[in-house]
Amino acid sequence: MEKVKIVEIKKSIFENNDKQADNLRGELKSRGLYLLNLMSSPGSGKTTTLIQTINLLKDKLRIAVMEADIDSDVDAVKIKEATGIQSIQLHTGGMCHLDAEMTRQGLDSLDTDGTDLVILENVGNLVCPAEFDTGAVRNAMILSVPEGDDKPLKYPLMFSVCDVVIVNKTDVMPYFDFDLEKCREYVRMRNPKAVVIPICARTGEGVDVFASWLLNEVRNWKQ
Ligand SMILES: Nc1nc2c(ncn2[C@@H]2O[C@H](COP(=O)(O)OP(=O)(O)OP(=O)(O)O)[C@@H](O)[C@H]2O)c(=O)[nH]1
Ligand SMILES: [Mg+2]
Repeated sequence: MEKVKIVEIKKSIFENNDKQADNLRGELKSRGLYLLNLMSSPGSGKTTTLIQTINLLKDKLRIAVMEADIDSDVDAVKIKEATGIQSIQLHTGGMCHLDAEMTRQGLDSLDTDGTDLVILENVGNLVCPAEFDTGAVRNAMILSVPEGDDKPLKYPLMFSVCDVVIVNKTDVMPYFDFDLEKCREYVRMRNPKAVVIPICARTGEGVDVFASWLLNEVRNWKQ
């Protein structure tokens, strides 16, 4: 038997994604359900950060996770085993992103009764996911130290659509030429409103700052 539910997402037939996304956000608002879209390059630490964040919040909020990948169920299984919360795996049929209709298919496969927060871990990619509004209330992204502090200059769209930029793997800062202040400045150039939160998902350092931001967001959304 599969350890987690695996959902094969069908390619979207809708052409107006922005409208589908706005409709989905409207429905989520009326249900009091908050959806966070988490994006990053492959391996920057999305799943590790989610495990730490969920373990800080799971006594305060009812949380579910949708893990989107081209194949495998490793991330959904990791989340379920490390946190005990509801976690499903979405297969994108080779696509490098989810749009609003594909996100809806994922949500329809979850048991969201009484759920406060659903987190979508998008496909690891710094380009395509930024081009499609998933219908999430907010977008967050992770930039990890080994990727370099210049990424906001090279991948402007991703940084401009995100409300939060988590800088992960601060433990390896001494081994890389990563200037946090420069990075903050580059993020500001793309998106002056974005909140930058340095963390080390491996040890959990700084994750409480992101968890507090998220808790506040969910509480405000439900009012
Ligand atoms: N040194 C260090 N390693 C980390 C940290 N966070 C995550 N890692 C490691 O980075 C690797 C990738 O982490 P994941 O959490 O799987 O990254 P991801 O973004 O979910 O990866 P994909 O889903 O494949 O895109 C793993 O080996 C983690 O243990 C950190 O803060 N410091
Ligand atoms: Mg992952």
